[in-house]
Amino acid sequence: AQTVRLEDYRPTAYAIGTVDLDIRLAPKATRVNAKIAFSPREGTAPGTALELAGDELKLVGLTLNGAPLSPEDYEVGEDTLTIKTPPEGPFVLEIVTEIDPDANSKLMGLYRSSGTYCTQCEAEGFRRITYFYDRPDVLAVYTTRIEARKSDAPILLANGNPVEAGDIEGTDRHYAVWHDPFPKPSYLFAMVAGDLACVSDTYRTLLSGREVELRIYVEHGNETRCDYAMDALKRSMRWDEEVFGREYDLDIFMIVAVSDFNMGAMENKGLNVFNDKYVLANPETATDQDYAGIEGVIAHEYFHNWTGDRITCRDWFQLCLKEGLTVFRDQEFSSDMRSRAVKRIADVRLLQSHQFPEDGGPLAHPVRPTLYRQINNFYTATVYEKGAEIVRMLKTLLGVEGFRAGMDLYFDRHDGEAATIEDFIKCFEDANEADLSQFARWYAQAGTPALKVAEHWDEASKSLRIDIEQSCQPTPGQTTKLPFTIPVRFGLIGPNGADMEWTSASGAELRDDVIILTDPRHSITFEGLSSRPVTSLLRGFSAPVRLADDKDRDALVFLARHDSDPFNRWHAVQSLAMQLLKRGARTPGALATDEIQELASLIGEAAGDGNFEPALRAQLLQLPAESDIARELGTDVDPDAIAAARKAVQVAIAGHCAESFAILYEALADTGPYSPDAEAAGRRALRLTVLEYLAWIDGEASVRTLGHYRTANNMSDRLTALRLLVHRADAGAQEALDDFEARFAKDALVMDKWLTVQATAPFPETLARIRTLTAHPTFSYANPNRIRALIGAFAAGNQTQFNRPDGAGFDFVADTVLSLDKRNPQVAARLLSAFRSWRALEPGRRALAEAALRRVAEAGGLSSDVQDIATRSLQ
Ligand code: HT7
Ligand code: ZN
Repeated sequence: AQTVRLEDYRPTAYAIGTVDLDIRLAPKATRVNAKIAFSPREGTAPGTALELAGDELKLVGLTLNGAPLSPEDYEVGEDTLTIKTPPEGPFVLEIVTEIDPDANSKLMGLYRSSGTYCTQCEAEGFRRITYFYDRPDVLAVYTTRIEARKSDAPILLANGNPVEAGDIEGTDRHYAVWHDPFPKPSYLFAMVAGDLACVSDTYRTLLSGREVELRIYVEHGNETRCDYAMDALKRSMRWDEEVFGREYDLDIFMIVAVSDFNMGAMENKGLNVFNDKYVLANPETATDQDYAGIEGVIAHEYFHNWTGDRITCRDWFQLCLKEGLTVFRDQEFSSDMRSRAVKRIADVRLLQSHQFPEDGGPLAHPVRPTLYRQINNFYTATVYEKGAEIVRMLKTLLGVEGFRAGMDLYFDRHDGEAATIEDFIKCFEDANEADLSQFARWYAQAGTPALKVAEHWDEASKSLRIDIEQSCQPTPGQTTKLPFTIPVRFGLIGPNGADMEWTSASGAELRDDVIILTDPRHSITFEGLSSRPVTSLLRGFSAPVRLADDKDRDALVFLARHDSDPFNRWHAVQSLAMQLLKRGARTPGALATDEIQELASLIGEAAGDGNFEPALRAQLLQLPAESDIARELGTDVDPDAIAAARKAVQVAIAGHCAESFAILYEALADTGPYSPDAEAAGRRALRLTVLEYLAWIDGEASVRTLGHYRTANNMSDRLTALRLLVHRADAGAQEALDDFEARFAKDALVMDKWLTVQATAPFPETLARIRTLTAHPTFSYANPNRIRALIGAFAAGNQTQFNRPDGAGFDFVADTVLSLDKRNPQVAARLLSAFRSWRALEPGRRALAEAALRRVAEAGGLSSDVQDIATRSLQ
């Protein structure tokens, strides 16, 4: 594939007014008739060639203004259709293509999932349906007619509002026509046809009182598993009206759940298509995490209606314009629905575990990249999660009202347009009379900035000077960086644990409790303090940076006990644990008992602290993950040493807190009926975290864990107990695995959990087990969820076994990538990105990982997706 560069952006020669699609469905030969109304854009020279994109299409017919085109008037390339000399003025091109949905294993374009026809057009899938200007800046009004055999596909859906439907006389076929009045780019086109069950409801908008029909389509038998998704949808619709003033705009909003889907879900206008994992839930099958995921993804896709659909992206370099902003919006929604503090911790954990390694490795790229070879590889944690952090910082800098004013202006000014990051930033500048040119560097410069902090207390003048130096490591293609604008929310905590006042501050701009860093170095002096405070910096993780403030243990313990900011309390406990774990991983046996005891005491206190909600206590109790420790070590990583150190600390904490944890475990037992709400989920999370500690000291045959499994009345309890039994090779492990399989054998989504538990078991036998499981009836290389559950979970979630010292883990994943690439390049490329931190490994493993990567890179005949990741990973 060719390199695409932001600087080369040019509008198309022609605009499209309307698109009339007539899709006649058949499993192996679907006919698509596309009638497209073109008109030259201003400045287009008469006769300028029209070049459309296509991919794996069979061209069956071509007419221009109703007359067939002769072969010398057009040219069909491998992935283009060129009309050499279109007429002057507007014209209608009618293209007939034939496609094979059954053979579409890439799951891009029009394909069949368990017999249901569905589409996935983002980013470049529409060109697999017809020849088109398949780019986000060409907006058109679509009318879609779908025709199919009634018995195969009684349900026929497309974007917009329904217009007409009926039978085709004398045949077993029927049709439906849908019209979407809102101009949209081709990537938001969708159609679905199949034999689906429908769950419906209504929503009355708050702003103008319009009634909107809501429908969720699922496979027959799954109707009872849609309640939570429907409720989340209604709450999302209300929230967007209340918080952003955004009302839904069509008469109907539909969600279709399919079982074969490359990503989580897709925001097609009025017809969202979802991976069924993010729709289906009931207490027996879904964990609390699944419920939270469903709520978040339903909201995310719904919020795209305004941030993505009504205002879309000019080009794919602007992907963060819709994705970063929409992730921010869904994070805010979940914070309002659940605990804000707990949600913030979860979001930062995700950022640090997924985005920080990306930003620190060979795949680092700016939130708005400037070049790509395969756009599918840029649906990354950087674009999504760091993109959301940038929007969050905007809000921190401008305040609640300034942020809302900027958003309102953005919606007013750009509704119906394909916009850029510059357009977005300009709205905030104009609404706030602010200069955000330095702030905009967050979009352009890759890498995680580091803040080095040193504090100087002057007892005589009772003043505190905080020196803060910012830096950012080089990233591919960017050797030097300019300083960022960094909002640092902070507090100064006095000896009594309360935030202190000061009389004056100098050295940087301060807005309320936020220091705004703009220079490479700032010395900020606070005068008029009554005594030396303990600083609490980066409260709420106010910027996506690494903070090196070298706090000593006493200061961290103090913050863990007293900080009024719950995020920084959590962070203080994590920092204490991380210091210990890093030392333990580097030098086995170097763990000092008094330090572990200190950490254990803190954790024990947090567990029983009734001032905090249980969900927050559960977070405070959790040690950094093995991958977090590896990231913090940065070089010469030995995953076995990390796992051993982490286990030693866990066991020590469990021993220290055994009595209180056992009491807490009993006290938190749920007696009432199951509820997925945040309160109940928080209690379960705390109880399960405590159970995890207790399982270490209960010995090999943990009666408590097995009992927990046997008596579970919901999936959170059942799955955690199963994982604990299997990951400790407990005597009850096989019983639980067999029981789980017997209960859920027919439910592939639930069996994914069973696969993941086994794939992430930290034992040398795991790899052989995974090979065996690839032949299990539940597994299929054709289904992305199955691949992610078994092989993706192994590569991303099993630190010791993927990184086996003999390289067998690397080889297995490399082999899988090579064979999967022929079937589904997008999923294969994502799997390969598990190698992204290979350079941080100790020399033996590093050489083996590099060899596996090279084998992939040099294999020949690769897709552009896998070739791109392999090449960049090695750079
Ligand atoms: N906007 C959606 C992205 C997406 C996607 C991209 C490439 C290939 C398949 C895909 N399925 C969905 C999802 C979202 O962020 O909302
Ligand atoms: Zn999105």
